[in-house]
Amino acid sequence: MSKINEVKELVEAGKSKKIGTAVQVALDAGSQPGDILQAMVDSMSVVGDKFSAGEIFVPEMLIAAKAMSKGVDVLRPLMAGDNSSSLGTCIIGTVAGDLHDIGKNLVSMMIESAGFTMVDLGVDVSAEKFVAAIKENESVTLVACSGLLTTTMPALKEAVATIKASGLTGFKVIVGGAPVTPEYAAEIGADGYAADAGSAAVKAKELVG
Ligand code: B1M
Repeated sequence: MSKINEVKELVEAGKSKKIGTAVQVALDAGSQPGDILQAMVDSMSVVGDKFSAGEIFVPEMLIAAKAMSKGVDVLRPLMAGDNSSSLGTCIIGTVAGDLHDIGKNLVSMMIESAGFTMVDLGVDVSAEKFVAAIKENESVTLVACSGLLTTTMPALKEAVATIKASGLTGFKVIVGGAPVTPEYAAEIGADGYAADAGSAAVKAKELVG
């Protein structure tokens, strides 16, 4: 089995203790960090499909997520770009009622590598908490809201509406997450949308630059 496939299988099986070493072995064998990351993202899709099919349940999804996070920890220093230029501060969080953070963490990592200073509010972030963070931090140029559940899309809408109604200025709002479409992002008044972590970084630069 190729080293990268081993990483894939360990994520699917939720083997947190073994994943760090497996990622390092894949790197040492010449795999690119981006390819290893994509393999882990693919694993999470498999996990999601198994959940949909009733083959696994929430605990299994959770341990797979933990394994992926451990794998990402090994890749993080290698994915960070040249952030010597400062594009300001980006406030990021997963919206209220939503506990998914892997995608948000990847988006955060990529936006940081594009030259932003990140303030990560974590998961289950209320609209008011986003606004408070914009007030508390200096040079906020971007607010990034992630939502992974169809049931939390209204929370995404509320976050954007509350941020826009706050009267605070000087920043753009970008939204994304699996159920979010460019049409929905436009409909709720977001300034930008991105489908994945890489394009979120590109869009972030475009919005602020
Ligand atoms: Co849940 N979950 N989950 N889950 N989970 C999904 C999302 C689901 C699709 C699984 C399925 O049914 N196939 C489904 C949602 C269905 C829907 O709404 N349409 C689902 C469900 C139903 C649930 C629960 C309701 C299950 C239950 O309790 N019965 C529950 C909800 C809890 C809550 O949030 N309130 C729940 C819980 C969980 C766990 C806690 C167990 C765990 C999350 C752990 C964690 O994140 N720390 C979990 C997991 C792991 C998943 C799956 C399997 C994997 C998610 C993931 O990390 N993907 C997921 C199935 C799937 O995604 N196929 C699933 C990998 C990640 C890299 O991709 O997060 O999509 P993603 O992020 C991408 C893009 O979306 C985008 O870029 C990222 C990187 O490229 N992106 C942005 C994300 N945010 C962005 C922001 C941007 C721009 C782009 O700009 C700001």
